[in-house]
Amino acid sequence: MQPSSAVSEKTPAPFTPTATGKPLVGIVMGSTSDWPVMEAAARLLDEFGIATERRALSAHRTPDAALEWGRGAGQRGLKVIIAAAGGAAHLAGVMAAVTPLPVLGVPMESASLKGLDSLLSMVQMPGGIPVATFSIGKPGAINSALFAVAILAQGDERIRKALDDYRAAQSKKVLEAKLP
Ligand code: RP5
Repeated sequence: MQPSSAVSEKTPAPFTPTATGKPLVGIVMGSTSDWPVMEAAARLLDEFGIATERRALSAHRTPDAALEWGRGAGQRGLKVIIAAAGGAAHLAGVMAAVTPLPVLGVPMESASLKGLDSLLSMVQMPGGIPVATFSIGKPGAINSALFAVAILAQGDERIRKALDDYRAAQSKKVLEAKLP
């Protein structure tokens, strides 16, 4: 059995948002089972001081509630929607159908087809209703958050500076890394 300290090192503290103010980004996902991946997006946006709305809503299991949430997103003050779903992943497209806000889609890795099903379901939108589709799983979650930051940075100097700092720190970390 592992010592408890080793276990706690691997188990991150529960996500407790610290960003204040009105949520600017909505993170919606098809199932609570998507949260362990999408938590990365929520944590990153929180680090940028950007408050988020986080909901599990399904295009298939809760269609009316999903549509209502998407339709009201702009009025609630959201500027960007990140939508994650797996398998027959229609949630991002459904969001894009009912709001003019930018919708960033994150395909979730699925058990049977490893997320290729999610990716193809999400990326093949008909002309006229765009979904900006990211890579499968955690890299997509992270990049969707950074893309949302980049969108918000266009009208906010504080966010623009924070994004510049983030990228500079990322580059520094790579350049300073020592290999064995
Ligand atoms: C999708 O089905 C969800 O987004 C999730 O990725 C997948 C599996 O959902 P659960 O069966 O785990 O709830 O709608």
